[in-house]
Amino acid sequence: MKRILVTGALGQIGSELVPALAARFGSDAIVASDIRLPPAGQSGPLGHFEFLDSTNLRQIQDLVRRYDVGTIYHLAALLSASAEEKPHVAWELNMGGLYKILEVARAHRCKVFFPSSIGAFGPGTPKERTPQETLQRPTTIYGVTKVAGELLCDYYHQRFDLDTRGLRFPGLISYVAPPGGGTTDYAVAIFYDALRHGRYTCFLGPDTRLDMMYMPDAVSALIELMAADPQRLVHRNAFNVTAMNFTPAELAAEIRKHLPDFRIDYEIDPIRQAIADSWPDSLDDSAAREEWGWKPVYDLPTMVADMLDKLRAKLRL
Ligand code: AKB
Repeated sequence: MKRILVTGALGQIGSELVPALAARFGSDAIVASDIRLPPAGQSGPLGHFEFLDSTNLRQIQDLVRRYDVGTIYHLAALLSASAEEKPHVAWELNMGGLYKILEVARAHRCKVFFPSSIGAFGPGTPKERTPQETLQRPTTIYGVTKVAGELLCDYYHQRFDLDTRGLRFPGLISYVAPPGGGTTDYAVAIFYDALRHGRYTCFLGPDTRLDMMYMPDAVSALIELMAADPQRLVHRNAFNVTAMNFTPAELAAEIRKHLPDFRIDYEIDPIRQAIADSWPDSLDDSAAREEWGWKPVYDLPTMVADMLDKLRAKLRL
């Protein structure tokens, strides 16, 4: 069986995708790669681990050849807030990396997964139940790389018959690995501070509404999309997917049901607030539901209860 290469494997998504893929296909089938090294003593579900700078064509080529890779989950990228701080690096990594992955995939006939985002939309996009196909004029460099990435993946599919597939993820919430440099990171940090200190200072305003998803659903979406019957896929790059929708004030109210003394205050970061304000309030994910059966399991109450349980255990509280 051909192997599966995951780039950015030590990041927020990769940290949970790799064990899920290993559980499904066996550890030997997975090549986890990152530009960082795994934490000392890491073993088991990570399967093979390789250093990979995903802007380096030779390194990608070498791994794909050496491990006989048939599918690439290309997760290595800068998130929105970090990208805005370093636009040149974001372009180089998010676009340059994707282009090289696609080139190697073209030569070796690999399937490619590309993670797009709600960041692929902009202020001119309809804000409520944003359609699958609509205006995409993002005002962030992150968004520019996501739209261009979607188009490039579609181009490789149409021009070279490459099996490329992608998801427009909302904010992702997880307890395994912290996110880094995203605008939706508040929805993870709030849990750590609620459990450790009983209070949280949020960098987005109380009424900033965004779509979100719990990581177990995100991992299922990734695996299910890549397993979907290609005949049923009308769209490819990239599908709107969502699971829940809330503001910081609503998330705090849900946490308060478990921790009644929890308090939230707000110190707005104008850069991240502007990014969030340029994104949709909610997505219409009916194309994903119809074309490959997307159906999330977690909503706001079940996600909050599970996050608090899992984090209490992780932090030994
Ligand atoms: C970010 O906040 O940058 C990401 C995203 C929504 O793409 N979580």
